[in-house]
Amino acid sequence: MTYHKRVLAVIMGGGRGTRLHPLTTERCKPAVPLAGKYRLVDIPISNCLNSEINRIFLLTQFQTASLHRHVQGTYHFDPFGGGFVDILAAEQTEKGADWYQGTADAVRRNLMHFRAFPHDLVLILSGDQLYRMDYREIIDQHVKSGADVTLAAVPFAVSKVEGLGLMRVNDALEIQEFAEKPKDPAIIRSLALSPSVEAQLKTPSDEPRCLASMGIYVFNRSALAKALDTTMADFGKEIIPGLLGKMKLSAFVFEGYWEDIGTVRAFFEANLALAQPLPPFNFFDASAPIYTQDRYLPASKLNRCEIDQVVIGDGSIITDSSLRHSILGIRTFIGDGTSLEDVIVMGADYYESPEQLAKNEEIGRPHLGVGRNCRIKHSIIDKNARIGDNCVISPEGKEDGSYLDGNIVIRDGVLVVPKGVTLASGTVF
Ligand code: ADQ
Ligand code: ADP
Repeated sequence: MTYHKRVLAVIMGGGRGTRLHPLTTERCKPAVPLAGKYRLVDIPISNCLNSEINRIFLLTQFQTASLHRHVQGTYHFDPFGGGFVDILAAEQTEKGADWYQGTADAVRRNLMHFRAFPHDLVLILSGDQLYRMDYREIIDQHVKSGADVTLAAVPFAVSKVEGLGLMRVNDALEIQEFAEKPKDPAIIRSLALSPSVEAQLKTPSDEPRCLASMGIYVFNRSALAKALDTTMADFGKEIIPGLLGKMKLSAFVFEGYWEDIGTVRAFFEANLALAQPLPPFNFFDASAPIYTQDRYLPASKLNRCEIDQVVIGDGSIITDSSLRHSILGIRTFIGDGTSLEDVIVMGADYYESPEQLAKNEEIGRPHLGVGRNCRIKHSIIDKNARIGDNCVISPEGKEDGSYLDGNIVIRDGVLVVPKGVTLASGTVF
């Protein structure tokens, strides 16, 4: 099978992204930095490229310059291979500045762009998940089974399926029933795997399990056109349940690590998990690398530090600090005597010149990065933030909300210092 020529990939780059605010206040979801040096969108794009799929559309609500720069600066294709990553933003569609109404609406409004490229299959992917998958496996199963649509699905214990689409399958993995994010425990239990399907799985479980949709779909080209020939806005809520009984829907079971990182809490935890001794997601797997922009930054420099379970991005300088269970992004500066615990510092987009540093001193503005003698816990410091000396910040004992004129936001119990914010020396929060 020639995947390059037969498959188009469509990455859903995010709706309004409100669950990731304030990380998505100024940038679109695909551009959110991940794991010190990547961006969210690098995950599905790398999975595609490692699966011989090189024609990729990225649907997003607004086209920030940063996403463009990142995609353009990272994904170069040889002119004979026909590969591309094309960003299709909502504002560019015929309906003017309208937002896409939902995932299906976003795909429908871009069908005309897909038609221009020969293909038999469309692979629809989410842009906010951390996992490594060889899409050739789901495609092969899809073709072999003769399904019109195949949904990737993860077996999850019934206590962990909140907020996910659930399906009931027969022994041949054909979908018999689909419920989008059911809340009623009786419905969830009724969708639990039968003993014969359970017996087909590689990993054992003490608790009954359901098959949860990963929001990843393989559609036959004609099935997609037919499915979208309606006014339905969403795949999970409407399209998939509406196709039951009309088309052949199958499940592809995925038993690897998979994390949806669409909320601040999930984003925080999935990132910090990478700092564990043996992380659940392996960025070191050379057989299926995750690609990102090559920035030609110098290797990081550390002076007299105490460090445990920390991931450090290139081009950073850290002095006399104590760092625990944290992720530091590219170009991070940390001053003497500072301690960080459970912190994601996204780093900076640029270095300050000697003139800028002198100017900072003159006007009493902190330099980019984290100053001296700070204590920071359980926080995300977005890019280009300036945290002065002697700052103590932690979300402990505080409610979710916006504080200090929006310079500190607590979301899902995680403290966030938004992009470009300055916290004056001596800030205690
Ligand atoms: P959700 O992720 O909650 O559930 P949805 O909000 O439709 O569903 O988002 C799916 C993906 O599309 C996400 O990556 C999202 O960012 C993106 N997206 C949403 N609206 C978009 C828009 N208007 N334009 C572009 N992109 C958009 C889905 C399924 C569930 C399944 C979970 C697994 O509906 O059945 O269990 O994914 O995460
Ligand atoms: P984000 O990660 O928030 O999406 P962007 O990608 O929009 O950020 O910004 C990154 C780019 O902006 C970098 O290429 C960097 O060169 C440039 N940049 C941003 N601010 C400055 C600045 N003050 N001085 C120099 N370059 C800057």
